[in-house]
Amino acid sequence: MNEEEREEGSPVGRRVVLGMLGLGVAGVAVGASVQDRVSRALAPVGPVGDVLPAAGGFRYYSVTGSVKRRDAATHRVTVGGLVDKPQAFAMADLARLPQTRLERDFQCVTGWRVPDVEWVGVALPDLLDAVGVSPKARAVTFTSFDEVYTESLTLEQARRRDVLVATQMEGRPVTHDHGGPTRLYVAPMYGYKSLKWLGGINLTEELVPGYWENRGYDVHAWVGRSNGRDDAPT
Ligand SMILES: Nc1nc2c(c(=O)[nH]1)N[C@H]1C(S)=C(S)[C@@H](COP(=O)(O)O)O[C@H]1N2
Ligand SMILES: [Mo]
Repeated sequence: MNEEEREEGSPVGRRVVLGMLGLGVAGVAVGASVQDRVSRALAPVGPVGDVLPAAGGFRYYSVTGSVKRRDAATHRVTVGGLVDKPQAFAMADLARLPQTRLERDFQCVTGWRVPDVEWVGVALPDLLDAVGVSPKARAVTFTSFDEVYTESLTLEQARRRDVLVATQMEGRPVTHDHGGPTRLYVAPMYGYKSLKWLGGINLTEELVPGYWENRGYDVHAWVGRSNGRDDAPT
């Protein structure tokens, strides 16, 4: 895991979730060690825009205990729903589409941030053009092969060129821990939109809120302008 810190089951920070539920920490059966780790992880959080001083880097997040690895050779991303030509994209198919490179900060809603992360992949609008979006479609749902996590975007958001089906991170294939072989990367939004272990993309009429959105987080997760952070000091 190297510099990464495992925080299984604490995807956006337990304290934030507890706060939202109005529960005290004592009211939840959480092992002391887990609690300590989370507190430490959250301790350096400053106003939005601060860079974490800690050895930093990504924290590993998964709402499920362990996720079955997918071999890049057999992995497919299926695109279906309200499209003209549903298709299961192999890595080689994705590689044949135009490649987009982005270098952006990665920011979790709890406050940790990794500056200047390089991503390469297929911009979602290019993938959508490849299958042809039906005029009825208004939103996009993303499913993870962890079989639990989901995310969604409006069609307008999904057509942004800074939203990727990422296949590379920091110059290498996206690792399993970071959601490889394919992960969603939504540059302008908080990390929870960037669904890991992307297996399915579905065009829908209505927007279906994702995993954390069903637990109180904003569907439109613009960095600095959502989740009660609109008035955050700069
Ligand atoms: N499938 C899945 N995707 C996920 C999550 C998750 O728990 N499961 N956590 C999200 C959150 S809250 C963040 S901040 C980032 C963390 O990415 P990392 O684990 O690569 O650091 O992944 C996002 N995507
Ligand atoms: Mo997060």
